[in-house]
Amino acid sequence: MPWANEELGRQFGEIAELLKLSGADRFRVRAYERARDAVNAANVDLGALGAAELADLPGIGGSTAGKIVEFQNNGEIAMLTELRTKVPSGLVTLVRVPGLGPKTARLLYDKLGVDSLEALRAALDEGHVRGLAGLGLKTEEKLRASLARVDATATQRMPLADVIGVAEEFLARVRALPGVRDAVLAGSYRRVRDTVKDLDLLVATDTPVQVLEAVAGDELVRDVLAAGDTKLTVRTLRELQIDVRAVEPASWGAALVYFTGSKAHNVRIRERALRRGATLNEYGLFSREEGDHLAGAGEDDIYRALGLEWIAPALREDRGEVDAAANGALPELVTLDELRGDLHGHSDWSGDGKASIDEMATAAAAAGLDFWAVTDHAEALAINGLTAAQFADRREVLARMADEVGVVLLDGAELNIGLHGELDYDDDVLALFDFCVASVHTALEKDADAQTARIVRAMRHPSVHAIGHLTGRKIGIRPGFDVHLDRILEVALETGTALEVNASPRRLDLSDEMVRRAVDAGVTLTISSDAHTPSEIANLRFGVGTAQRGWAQVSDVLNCRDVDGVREFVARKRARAGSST
Ligand code: DGT
Ligand code: CA
Ligand code: CA
Ligand code: ZN
Repeated sequence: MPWANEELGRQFGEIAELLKLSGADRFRVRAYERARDAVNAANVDLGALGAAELADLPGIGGSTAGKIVEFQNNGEIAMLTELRTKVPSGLVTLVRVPGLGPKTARLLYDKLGVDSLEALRAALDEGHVRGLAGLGLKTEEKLRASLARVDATATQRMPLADVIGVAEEFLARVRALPGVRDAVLAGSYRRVRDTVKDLDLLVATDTPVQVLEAVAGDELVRDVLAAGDTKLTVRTLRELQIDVRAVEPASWGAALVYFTGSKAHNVRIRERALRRGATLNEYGLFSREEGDHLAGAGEDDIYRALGLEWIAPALREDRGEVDAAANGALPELVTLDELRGDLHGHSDWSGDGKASIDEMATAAAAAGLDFWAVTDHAEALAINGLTAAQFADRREVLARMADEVGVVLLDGAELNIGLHGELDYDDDVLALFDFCVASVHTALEKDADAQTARIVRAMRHPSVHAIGHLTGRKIGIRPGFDVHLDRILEVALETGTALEVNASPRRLDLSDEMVRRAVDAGVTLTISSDAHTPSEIANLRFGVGTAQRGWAQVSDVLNCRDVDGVREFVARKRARAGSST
């Protein structure tokens, strides 16, 4: 998605949220939600169109077009700037608590002066909440449970999903500047962490002063926080801080290693250098006695000079990778190129899919994939799931399309795991699908025992081939629910069910640490985009990064097999389930 569209979608969405909090009527809120949806669905760069062209686009009227022009001129819609000053920040904090809507937040704020998570906790403890109009003991219990699940750190670190657009746009602009030989986003972004504190942009150049001056002058930059001859710290429009460093080409590799980190990894390899009579810093690897420059231009030279194999950035967390690299025991990490298909994606057959099967399949083929599973939502998802009859119709369409698209289409579904592990359709209907993902979409507030039990039961079903987004987290929005992961891994192994690494940067679920445990347990993974638009298929790279952070190898990942391998996996599960009942 063009960077401006993504940012506009976010700004219209934020306007709708803030309007809700300020008690605006729902028609007004809905208008901005529609503007958000129209912007997200637009397939042209909204940053580049004039008001008249904008107003011709579907779903965008004159008033929305005017706001887009404001954004083009000032980087922010004026109404948003104003709302931000009017709506108390305490209210914004409150609605981050899962299950606490704008109405209740307003009530708590107005009647009890609750304006922070601590204040909410105190009000609950002192029994003030249950006294409020319409709020009973049950609400109080629910809020207390939700409050315990709020990730207090989520507000300080930015979700990867919120920075990708600006990060990639900024990088592209810097790469295009005269005098820039290379530019890379290092730091936690390169290691594909699911949140970042800031971005660290390295620029290889012989003319640092001119290049940094040009970077500071870019229109994405809001404030220059610090500027020197080789360093620059700026803040961009999304309050995102970027540390920029100009590096001489001879030190490029050393700087890449240093600023990619992590800090713990750096400490580990510097110790290794010291033991070998050398010093490692951001300028290179030097022998301590003669001061000779041993390596520095390339990352792999540095690792080689330290007696190590090159270590992929996603592994650089001091979780055993340095010893493994010294012993030739690094995992054969899964890579994007190794993915042959995508086993979770949506079409416009269910309400939330934004593109036709044909458009999605074409995008999958363009991404180099051999197969694509159309896993539209199943019927228990009341808002947009397909009935069994609709799936039967879709099956005929898929059969007719089989020779026309560039990928093998798998007839799939995303089933809903009910409160007790029940699934949407009868067994004979479920048996017709090529591939089913089953996911929890409801009752996210249940405890680990309940969640584990329902997921385990779903895994025991012969037609459940993978569990989608295991914990339901949405990074920066809500934490995942707890599960007993050991139990889930045990049953996944026993039943031959795969666990998904959902590649949507908002989810990344399994998380890296859960991937590591799954890999250690020998459980098969899928890396799936969960794409609702053609462009979201490209999110697979974030799933690959997360899987790499969990040390996943090609052999661990189901969609690194060819389509026959996937069909075999499905058949084996069906056979196994049949023999055990
Ligand atoms: P974050 O918190 O998401 O920004 O994570 P990083 O890893 O991007 O951390 P950041 O931005 O503070 O620093 C970028 C890299 O610079 C870090 O991964 C390693 C390196 N670095 C920063 N401070 C130190 C330090 O005190 N010692 C060493 N050895 N390396 C450092
Ligand atoms: Ca950073
Ligand atoms: Ca930094
Ligand atoms: Zn999905």
